[in-house]
Amino acid sequence: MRNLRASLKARVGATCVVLAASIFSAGAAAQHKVEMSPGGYPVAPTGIADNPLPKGPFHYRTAEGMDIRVEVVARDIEYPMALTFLPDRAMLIATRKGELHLLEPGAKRTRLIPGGPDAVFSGESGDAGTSHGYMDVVLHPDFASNGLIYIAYNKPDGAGRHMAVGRGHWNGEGIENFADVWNAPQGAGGMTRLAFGQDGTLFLTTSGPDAQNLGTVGGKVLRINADGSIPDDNPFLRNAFARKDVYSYGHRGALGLAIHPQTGAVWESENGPNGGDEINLIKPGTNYGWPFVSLGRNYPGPWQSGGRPGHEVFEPPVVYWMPAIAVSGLMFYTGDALPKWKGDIFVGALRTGEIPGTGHLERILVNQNMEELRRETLLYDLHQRIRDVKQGPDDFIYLAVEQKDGSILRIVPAD
Ligand SMILES: [Ca+2]
Repeated sequence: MRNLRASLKARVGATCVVLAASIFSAGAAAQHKVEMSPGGYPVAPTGIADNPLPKGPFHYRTAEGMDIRVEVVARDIEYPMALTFLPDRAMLIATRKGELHLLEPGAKRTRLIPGGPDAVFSGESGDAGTSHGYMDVVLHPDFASNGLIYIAYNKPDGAGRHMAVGRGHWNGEGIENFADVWNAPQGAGGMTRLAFGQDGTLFLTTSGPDAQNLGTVGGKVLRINADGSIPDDNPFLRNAFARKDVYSYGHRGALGLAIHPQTGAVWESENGPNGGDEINLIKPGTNYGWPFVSLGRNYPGPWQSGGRPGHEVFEPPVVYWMPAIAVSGLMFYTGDALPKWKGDIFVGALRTGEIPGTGHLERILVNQNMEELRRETLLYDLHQRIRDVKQGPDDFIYLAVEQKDGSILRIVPAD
């Protein structure tokens, strides 16, 4: 017995040594020193980046038992950021170079549309601290009668640039009489999306610092009237320190904004750092917590909010990602062409887990209370940055692939 005990003790001891050694080596591995940029960001590997999009079409089986075909509708569009449809089913595409393209139904190539504002962009898309020329394009809800097209863009202002929103009249060939309705202070604004609410007011998102400061534009969802004036029921009209266009605050940077087609509610998709990407249901006057709380890690490794979820006094996200997928364009699918996906949330992804070349599309099935039930990763093998997602007038799903050799994809049912 004594010998058995001694032998057991020796074995347990040896196991502990092995365990300690493996824990030590895991600890050592976790302390990998990776190359850091001058701005303090880990330099990402590019081993699977820059994959040219194959000719297509691409066939997929999907989780809900619905087979789909993904077609390349148009190519040779440098960095498309946003797309929308005119009543005649032609597609308008805004690019980070500050160009507006038109794609006629059935056409294989786009043509440039004159009359949009001068815009500036900087850096390589996907790197930290870049800015984009045109960021969104939307139609006025009464476009059929007033022909108004809205563009969100970065406007050159002598010393630098700032975010601006303007509108012009569509004359069938181009835009006329473009004029701004909203301007950020110099240098401010970041990335933005636009969406008209069901009451005709215009929502816009901003990124940048000062998300908790009601007196600045950074990190907010803003709400203005179509002519740029302030709606008389905005939530902070009686706050002396607040900008009157603030609708909600505590956001890091929303690259997606959508009005729910049935409820009219405002939803946004928001980028965390590495992790902490969110989809939020936007309520007036509400604080969404950035930078105090985030479910993600900051780029060099530590938790953004000290590891504490801590949303007790802040509005929590409805959906979140850890690690980040760099959530972008946001859409609720309401069509009949892809029946298994009716009611689902779709969101574009630019990069998964901080690795370039891992953009894709995500589908989230929610119940009637908008609570998440299932989540599916789509088109991951194409390795493309999906910047915008829109339901077409034909009920198919259209995607803006934001690459230098950018393209428009269309998801249809498989034959
Ligand atoms: Ca949040």
